[in-house]
Amino acid sequence: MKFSLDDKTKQTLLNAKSIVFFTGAGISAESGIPTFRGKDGIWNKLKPEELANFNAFLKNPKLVWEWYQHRKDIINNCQPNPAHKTIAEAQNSFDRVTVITQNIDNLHKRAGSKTVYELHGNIERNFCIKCKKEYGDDVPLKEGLPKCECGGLVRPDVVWFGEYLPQDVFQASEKEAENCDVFFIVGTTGIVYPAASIIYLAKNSGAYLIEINITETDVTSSVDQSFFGKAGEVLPLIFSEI
Ligand code: BJW
Ligand code: ZN
Repeated sequence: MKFSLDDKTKQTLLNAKSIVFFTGAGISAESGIPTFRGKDGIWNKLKPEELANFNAFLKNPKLVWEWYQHRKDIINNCQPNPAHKTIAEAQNSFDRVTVITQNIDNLHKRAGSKTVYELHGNIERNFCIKCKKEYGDDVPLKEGLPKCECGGLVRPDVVWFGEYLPQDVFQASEKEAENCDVFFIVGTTGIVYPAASIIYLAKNSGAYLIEINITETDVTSSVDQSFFGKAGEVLPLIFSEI
């Protein structure tokens, strides 16, 4: 792949103290985890509104659980790719490195990133919709469904449409976006809110925005620098130059 870092981007990165990586499903695509939208997206086959919302879960918990179990199986057999690893390694070169991810796959932490804000939850956690008791993967099954000891249905600890993002995580993410020097946007459409609002907060706070995606997105016209290519190829190339 032909690649070069322009002087402005290079100097900005060399002078940067605090860096944020805002990531989406595309960063895990090269690990073998299907994205949501686009050509190979899981949502070409399954409608999001039928699965990723609370009413759908109440109506058909078995179907929603099948979907999450299927994704869990995929994730458990995947490894962090060079993009996750490059981000984790950046911790050795900058004063402050923060990952703000919309992904629920845990791959940033598995790659070694220490400060990871998970805006949409984590597939490894579950909780009871009745008493809020938290569970890991050890949820007892009753009639084929994960049920709490109180009898309530247990659901994945992820954020579905129409649900609030975890406020402490969101606020901490906003603070990092406001105070960083460089803000990377990696493998996301940038269409899902309020997560995407963090991109514009970083921009309005003066951060230098760098996007990495295989295609143009809603965000492209707002960034300082775009790299069109796979995250697992582009990120290592960028950081090998600085
Ligand atoms: C590569 C690559 C490679 C591929 N290298 N790149 C109208 C306007 C504004 C907002 C709304 C609205 N109508 C409704 C809303 C609100 C709604 C929303 O944003 N909807 C929009 C879609 C229109 N938001 C919500 O409901 C949120 N909550 C909320 O607003 O609360 C307030 C409220 C409360 C009560 C009542 C009413 C309001 C919650 C949003 C939760 C989103 N949840 C999901 C599921 C999480 C759990 C799970 O995983 O199962 O989060 S949806 C899904 O989308 C998931 C993702 O994190 C999120 C973003 O997806 P992402 O990362 O962009 O992935 P893709 O697949 O779409 O794109 C992949 C990208 O990678 C592409 O760009 C590729 O090109 C690229 N790529 N391979 C680099 N190798
Ligand atoms: Zn319970």
